[in-house]
Amino acid sequence: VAERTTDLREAERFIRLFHAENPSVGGLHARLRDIARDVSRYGTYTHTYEELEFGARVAWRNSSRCIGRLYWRSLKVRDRRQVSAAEGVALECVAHLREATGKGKIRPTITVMAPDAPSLPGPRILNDQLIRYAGYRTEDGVVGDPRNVELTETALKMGWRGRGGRFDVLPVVIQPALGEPLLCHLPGDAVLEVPLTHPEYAWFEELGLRWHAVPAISDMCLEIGGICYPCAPFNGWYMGTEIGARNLADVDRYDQLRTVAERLGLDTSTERTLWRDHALVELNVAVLHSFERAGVTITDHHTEARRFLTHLSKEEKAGRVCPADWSWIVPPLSGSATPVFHRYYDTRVLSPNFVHHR
Ligand code: HEM
Ligand code: NRG
Repeated sequence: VAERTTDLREAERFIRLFHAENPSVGGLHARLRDIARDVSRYGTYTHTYEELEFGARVAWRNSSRCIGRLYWRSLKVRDRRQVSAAEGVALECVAHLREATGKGKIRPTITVMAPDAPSLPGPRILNDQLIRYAGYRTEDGVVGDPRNVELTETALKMGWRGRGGRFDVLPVVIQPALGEPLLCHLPGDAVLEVPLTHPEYAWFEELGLRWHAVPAISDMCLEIGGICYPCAPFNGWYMGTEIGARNLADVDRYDQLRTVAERLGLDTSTERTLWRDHALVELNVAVLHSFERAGVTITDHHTEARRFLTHLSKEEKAGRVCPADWSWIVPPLSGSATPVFHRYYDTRVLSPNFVHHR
């Protein structure tokens, strides 16, 4: 946030953590002294690359809603802190997607752009993810993703010409600290998509469903040692249920359960046939099958739940607290058939972290 100086105590807490977990770095006291001087002179300080890389990885490690944290050490950190103009942010978003997509072998990646400074805030991305499908309000309801209706209207007002389809990739709307917002059209080769098919039902393809390969959250601030990086898009890969049990299934998203159930020939006249549940499973089978066939990294909720418990015991052995939010960790399909359902978690909030400021 502009006009706010960095909290020196938070800076010290982070620097002590960095040195405690990286004892070979050395020079803790000199670094603390330099930071105290910079904060008093300039109201803020600058992370070294090593501090930034560690801070971003630990922000992932501390993300209590994330089930995918076992690989937190493997996060690739693209240091682009010199980038604050909208054009630069646009180029970096495209480069991030190309590098992270890796022809389907997805690499967990974060691109860190200019931080908020006391004199000048950092740039911001208005889209909640780099890749989002348009939602157009029409007389017969929304065409596309109802979640993105507002963003779609913003883009249209700024001159974007949507084609009115169900899966039109929106431009990225970038708000620089100074000056006008910019629309960034993502080139086709930066957006890998997977058309959905089912291993047994040939008709499934006719539903015309698809999803993008890379989930890249772009509206959360990366907070490290009292410094806020508002423009730091990050990605891992999908867990199938995010697409099959939420994006395509939720009534206020693509709402596909009744369509799938009808094509399956299920009796939808009464809830007692559990047609919704049956359709959910087939939709999720199709998501996992299609991504795998396309050579795109994806995980299933049973495997990921087990991995998460492995992660918890590793963290415990390392003497660390691993906070987790039950309501986000338990998958939206077959929750009780996964081991993460049957226990409680520590709910502390640790730093560094990713936070929603919007
Ligand atoms: C949330 C899986 C990588 C940070 C989630 C959720 C899932 C998930 C299933 C819940 C999403 C929802 O219910 O909408 C994974 C998997 C990854 C991965 C399978 C594969 C590598 C990452 C990475 C980061 C990250 C690389 C950051 C560096 C987060 C955060 C949330 C989250 C901050 C909460 C988002 C919010 O509050 O809206 N993750 N994740 N994850 N993940 Fe991960
Ligand atoms: N549910 C959202 C994505 C949220 C984050 N999920 C991840 N993150 N897998 C959706 O688009 O369905 N990640 O960084 O991999």
